[in-house]
Amino acid sequence: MFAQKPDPHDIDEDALEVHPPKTAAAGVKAVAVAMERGLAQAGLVRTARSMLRINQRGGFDCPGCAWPESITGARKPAEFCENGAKAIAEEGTLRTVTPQFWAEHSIAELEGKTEFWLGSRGRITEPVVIRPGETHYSPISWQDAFDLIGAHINATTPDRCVFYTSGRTANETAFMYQLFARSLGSNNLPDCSNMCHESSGVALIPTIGIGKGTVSLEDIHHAQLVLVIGQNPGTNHPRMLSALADCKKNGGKVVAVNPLPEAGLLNFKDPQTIEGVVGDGASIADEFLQIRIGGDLALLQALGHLLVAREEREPGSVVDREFVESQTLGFEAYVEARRAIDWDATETATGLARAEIEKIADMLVASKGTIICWALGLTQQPHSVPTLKEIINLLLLQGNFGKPGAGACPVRGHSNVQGDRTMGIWEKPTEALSAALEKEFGFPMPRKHGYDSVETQHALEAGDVDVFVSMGGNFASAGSDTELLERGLKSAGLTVHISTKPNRSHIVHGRTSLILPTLGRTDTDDKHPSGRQFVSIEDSMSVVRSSQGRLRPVSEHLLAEPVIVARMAQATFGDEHPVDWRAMAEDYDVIRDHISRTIPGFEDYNRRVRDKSGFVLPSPPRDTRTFATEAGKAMFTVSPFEYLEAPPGHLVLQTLRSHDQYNTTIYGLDDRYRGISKARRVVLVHPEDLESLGFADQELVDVVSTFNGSERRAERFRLVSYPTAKGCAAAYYPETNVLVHKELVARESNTPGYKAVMIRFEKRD
Ligand SMILES: Nc1nc2c(c(=O)[nH]1)N[C@H]1C(S)=C(S)[C@@H](COP(=O)(O)OP(=O)(O)OC[C@H]3O[C@@H](n4cnc5c(=O)[nH]c(N)nc54)[C@H](O)[C@@H]3O)O[C@H]1N2
Ligand SMILES: Nc1nc2c(c(=O)[nH]1)N[C@H]1C(S)=C(S)[C@@H](COP(=O)(O)OP(=O)(O)OC[C@H]3O[C@@H](n4cnc5c(=O)[nH]c(N)nc54)[C@H](O)[C@@H]3O)O[C@H]1N2
Ligand SMILES: [Mo]
Repeated sequence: MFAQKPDPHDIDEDALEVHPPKTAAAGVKAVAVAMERGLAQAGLVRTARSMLRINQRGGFDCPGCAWPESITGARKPAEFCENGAKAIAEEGTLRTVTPQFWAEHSIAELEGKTEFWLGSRGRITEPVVIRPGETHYSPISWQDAFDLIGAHINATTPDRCVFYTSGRTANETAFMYQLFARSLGSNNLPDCSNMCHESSGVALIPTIGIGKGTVSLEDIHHAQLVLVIGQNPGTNHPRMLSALADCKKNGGKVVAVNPLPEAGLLNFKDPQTIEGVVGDGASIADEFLQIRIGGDLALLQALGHLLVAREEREPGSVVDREFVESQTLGFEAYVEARRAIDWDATETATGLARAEIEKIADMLVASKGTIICWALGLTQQPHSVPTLKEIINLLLLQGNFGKPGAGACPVRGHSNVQGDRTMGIWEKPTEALSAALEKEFGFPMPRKHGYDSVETQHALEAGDVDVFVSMGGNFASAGSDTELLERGLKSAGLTVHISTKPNRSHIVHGRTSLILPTLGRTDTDDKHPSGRQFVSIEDSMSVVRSSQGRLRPVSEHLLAEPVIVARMAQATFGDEHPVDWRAMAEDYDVIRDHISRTIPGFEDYNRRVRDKSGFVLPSPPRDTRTFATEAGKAMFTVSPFEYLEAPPGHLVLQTLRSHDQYNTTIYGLDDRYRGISKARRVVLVHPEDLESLGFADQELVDVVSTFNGSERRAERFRLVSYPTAKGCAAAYYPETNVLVHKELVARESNTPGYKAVMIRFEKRD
């Protein structure tokens, strides 16, 4: 795959350009890039119409990231961010993929194309099908497509059907979709969250009793100290930089912990302020710890040790005794475990000097309100769950819950990934959810746990999946062990892709395959007897808000996601079914009424969602300093010391995003802050590692990964000398997913170890 074809519209890896990395993010350049992409894709009127409505009251929720908008303070005229604008340009494009496109390009030809080429073709305009033995997709009517789905599902058993969800799906669709799977009798509801923040939920539920963050945007503004660990906000959550800048204006301090000196963590030029336009911008991180990949558990334990030692020297200086005694369990055992420390091992694991760590401990001691933010640098490691539990220990020690400017902040990815889980997209439903659905709809719900994403991959490979339905997303490129995963997908009886744009999953399709084109977040949703519909989403800080598109859909054949789910269900169950699917598709208020009776926190949903600022879901740790764990208290935990050790001659590889992509959607070829442009098959390596391994800057190599005695190979990558932490490498996803062994996962959460791949290089001629 990703073979180099001499297509002038596809990537020419030999065109690679390398410039020095930038030391500041955003600025006017960001505005210019965003406008240029918007105009190129969508034209002036659509660009203006969409950009002005992003994240505005009565507008639509940005399909970019899950970072929240202010609900109390004044919104800036355009809550502007370069990558949000790119997400909208990508969706609002006027380029189309019509039946003629599918007639002109065979699957064999499309197998040689990159995600960049596929995605840049434009929006899919009509449903298409490919049947066994055929070489091209061809048009099919919507009704025939639904009948085909119903027939395949009814010809097999529920446990051989899988319903994948990507996190752009709105609450209303997500609720219907999980109800569809469960009405059938299956909990096979894997989602992108399994590959993303699953480790966060698995660490938080047993320790603080809720699988979500405990801070609001205003808390960030007023924190005295914010730690940003394993996250690249300048690219992936650009609006977070404004929040961090506000925190600093109020006297707060920021510490960044990252193997890479990411531009946005160092400096930020707010394009909406005059300093941001003409000046050097604000520096963000007061301290930058350039940690080794996987060294965070050791760092957090060392910080715990220093806090505990300080408290013993100066009782009352660190620990919030009243909070710890009344609200937590396990404090004594934690203190006992942290009393001793091996500094040599800590320095090896983290690559940091003891003095650097001591400085951060002093900052924690001095802070009366600390927030710890994290993202994928912490969630995609074998020891992710213990690492995140260690964050909770630190926060508990100082009572950093349920007070302003304090708390835990997992920064989510997809714009509604958190909401999808709240709506029941989960392979392991709680008893409360199953019981509530049974009460509402009057028939039994399945209790047996379904497949998560990795288990789906195993099941596909074992030939245990007959029907694979994908509500958005691009499972073939998002999952690990690409070659095996693609083989698995090709063996499924039917794959159904509900998509906006072409992607690799459409090409490595099941024996029969459908592509069903749908409306995006920016499109108007008009064709309903009760008039124009809106949907709603939940952001990373548990705020639920409505979202309504404003752009005319590029094709009259597109159907809204809730309509597609309803018609799949009708085709599967026939007209005699206890769930009134048609009513839900005709009027989304009906869906929200069901949600209000089944999902806690959504009482009176239809009224509250119409409040332009939306509403905030309850959070016991934040609202009342209480913790709904099994014991009814927040839990300190003790985890063994652990880090990633590369075998001799190997480096630890993390796979990450460039500044010019949205997951598997490649917007362009300019990773501008890191200075990498025009190509993507690169590996960033510290110059001293290059030298000691015997390779030269820009040398062409094969990358070989090793895991439990087996190897994987990614051909033709260029080495780039880069100031990453020593012993560590970085390369873009999804080109490197082929290197991630399917059994390399975070132990408790089963999230792939995308940031923990052991690699070596082999020379190429
Ligand atoms: N523009 C844009 N926005 C996005 C996305 C996108 O692709 N493009 N994707 C969305 C999604 S789904 C998600 S989940 C989020 C992802 O948001 P991020 O988590 O920021 O995504 P990554 O690019 O994977 O970056 C991981 C960061 O962690 C660091 N890191 C890697 N390993 C370690 C480690 O062991 N320790 C520490 N301390 N740091 C480490 C990396 O150097 C990098 O800075 O962004 C969302 N927003
Ligand atoms: N190596 C490596 N792999 C990773 C990661 C990593 O860091 N490293 N990150 C993981 C993470 S955090 C995530 S979240 C997953 C992402 O996995 P997915 O969510 O499966 O992938 P995306 O690339 O976000 O999906 C893009 C596709 O979604 C479709 N789409 C876009 N908008 C809409 C819409 O509104 N409706 C519908 N129905 N379809 C739409 C388009 O057709 C587009 O091609 O990847 C994971 N994979
Ligand atoms: Mo994600």
